[in-house]
Amino acid sequence: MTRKTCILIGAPVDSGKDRRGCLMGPDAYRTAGLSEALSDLGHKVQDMGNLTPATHAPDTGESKLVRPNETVGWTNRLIRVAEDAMGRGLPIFMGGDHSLSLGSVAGVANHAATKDRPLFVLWLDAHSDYHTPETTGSGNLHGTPLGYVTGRSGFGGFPAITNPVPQENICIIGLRSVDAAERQALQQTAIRRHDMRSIDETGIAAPLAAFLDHVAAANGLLHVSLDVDFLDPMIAPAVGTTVPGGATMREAHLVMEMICDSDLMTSLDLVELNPFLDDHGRTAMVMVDLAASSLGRRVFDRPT
Ligand code: EXY
Ligand code: MN
Ligand code: MN
Ligand code: MN
Repeated sequence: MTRKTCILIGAPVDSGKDRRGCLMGPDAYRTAGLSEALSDLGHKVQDMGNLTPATHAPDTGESKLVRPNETVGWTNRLIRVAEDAMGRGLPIFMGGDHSLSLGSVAGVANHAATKDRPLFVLWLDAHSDYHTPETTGSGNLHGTPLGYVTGRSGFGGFPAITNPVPQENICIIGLRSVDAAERQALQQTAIRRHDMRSIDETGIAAPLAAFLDHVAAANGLLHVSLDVDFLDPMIAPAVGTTVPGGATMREAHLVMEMICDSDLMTSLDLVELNPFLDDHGRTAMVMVDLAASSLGRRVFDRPT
């Protein structure tokens, strides 16, 4: 694992859904010791503090979408911040809900294009987040980031996607709650999709190893987007969209340690933590442990 300059970016985005609380996420990660965990591993850590959204029109409540204008404001801000941070180190976006990834991934994709390198995205999530504002039933934009960054239509009012992430460069692991409209759309794509049933049958290492090999062969950048609800709610209860039957701590640890071994990760989202739903910071500590595992924390080094 090469030493990194980890850039902690507080993105207290709460506009991607109705339930409030993710705005407390960044400070929960700080309280859970994310910075210290990374510096203990030898990395340089810069904390940019908490962002605010770019100027946006107030939300009137008339749209079928929940707080779209605020999410547009966040997306504009996060695209710029991600482009800048990628040029300085390894950005870690401390969410905030998954609508922050409309901006983080789009900005990382713009940076990748300037380096003429392909961007790959590993989406660790119970959900595919592949809706558009036209297909969503809930109106919650945290269910749309992969729809947006792959260039699906229907995102009027949002910044135009100048560097869409190619479908074949995306791998989703942990699926167990996909809406009908998403399923119909996803089945027409080259997005790699691994639901919990396939993980139970084949294990989590094989599909992940194949995807990481693909990234390495293409000399790609790798953005990892870790949603709290990828994990089983028994170990990570502090999220508003829990789905039973999630990844165990051991499966999640294996994923993050394999990512570390690959040394391919160039940016990371930690999303959907709602400290208001947590129990003595338990979920925040789990997410910090997993982030540290992707950046070098382990019991013993693997024989090379
Ligand atoms: N697919 C459902 C919806 O669109 O409302 C649930 C989305 C949950 C999204 C969370 C961030 O992963
Ligand atoms: Mn998600
Ligand atoms: Mn989710
Ligand atoms: Mn208590």
